[in-house]
Amino acid sequence: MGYRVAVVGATGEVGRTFLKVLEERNFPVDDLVLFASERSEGKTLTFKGKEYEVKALTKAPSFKGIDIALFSAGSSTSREYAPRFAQDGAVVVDNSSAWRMDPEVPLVVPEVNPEDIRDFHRKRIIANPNCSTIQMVVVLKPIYDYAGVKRVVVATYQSVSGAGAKAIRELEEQTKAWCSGRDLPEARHIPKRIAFNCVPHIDVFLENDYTKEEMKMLNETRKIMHDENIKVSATCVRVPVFYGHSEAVHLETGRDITPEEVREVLKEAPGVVVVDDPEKGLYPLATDVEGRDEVFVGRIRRDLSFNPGIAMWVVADNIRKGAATNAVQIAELLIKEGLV
Ligand code: 25A
Ligand code: L14
Repeated sequence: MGYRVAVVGATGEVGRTFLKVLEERNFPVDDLVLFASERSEGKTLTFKGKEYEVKALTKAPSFKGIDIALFSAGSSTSREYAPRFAQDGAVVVDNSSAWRMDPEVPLVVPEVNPEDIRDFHRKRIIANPNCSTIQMVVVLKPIYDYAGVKRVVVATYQSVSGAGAKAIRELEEQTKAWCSGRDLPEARHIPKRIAFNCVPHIDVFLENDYTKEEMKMLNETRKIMHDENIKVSATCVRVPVFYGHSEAVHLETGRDITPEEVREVLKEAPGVVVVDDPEKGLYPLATDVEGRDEVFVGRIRRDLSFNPGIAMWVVADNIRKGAATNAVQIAELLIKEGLV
């Protein structure tokens, strides 16, 4: 038996990837309904060789009959429409930041806290964490279970695809202008020029002078790991990369643990691939992980400032494991647990 699946924000970067991932994993789709804004009404997208027309979300009279709704159309759309899908009987897996910190909404990374999924009944919404948080906790959890983790200092190198399809085009256009000696078009979707630059500003600035993206890495990590004492200090930086987020992660562990032990623990961990052979010049790169569903880790070494501590380099495809793949894994878990 299959399910009636809706994709909201289907024409976006994450939306299109939802379709690819559902197809690749042979998700039991009986029927597919695609929604986006009115701008995209009437466009078609292909799933398993068949064309589906995109509907305007605002014009849908009801959402009855949908079993699972995968959302990636921004926070304001999720805030307004996720409860309506839920009321009409669907379970919503939401990719925006709108519901993540709601105590009635589970925030799930299947490799880390699959058991939390059971607690979705009150709102019938399950939140997909922030992309940078997902890839970090997939690597953190096995180390946490083995040796404890007290503190994390992380700097991210985030690709433009995190800011959506428009930001991808912005990097392309600025780069082309620079290469042909023209004046660069003004920055619109990333706060400053991104071509040949690094911009330490993702999402909005908050009162403590951290950005909201940086505070997500603290608050979401605590919720996913069920540990309000874990400390996380992040600097989130946009870099001129199209796909794939990279992170320099420095941990203070609960007890002494050698880099060799960390490699052994991570080699056994679900969803993790260790690429770590400095002598051969092997470490994960954003350009190598594009299109992959796992989280890649390398440069594993002792941290020289935390004692005991470990430093490492963590890379994943932000549109796949950071968004679409994680959400589809949540939907698979719902089925496996008999919750839909
Ligand atoms: O509001 P936020 O939370 O700040 O989010 C802002 C943006 O960040 C992206 C996403 O952009 C979002 O709009 N984003 C959010 N969370 C993300 C995450 N976890 C994330 N990116 C990565 N990881 P996006 O452009 O990728 O996706 C936008 C999708 O949302 C639809 N949408 C917007 N407002 C809507 C709505 N749907 C329903 N109701 C609304 N009110 C949006 O639909 C899109 O599907 P659209 O019709 O506006 O589509 C935009 C046009 O863009 C073109 N296009 C998109 N991707 C590609 C593309 N063309 C070519 N190649 C592509 N890869 C389409 O042609 C479409 O017409
Ligand atoms: O999911 O990179 O909270 O601009 C919103 C900002 C995803 C990344 C989220 C970005 C993020 C996005």
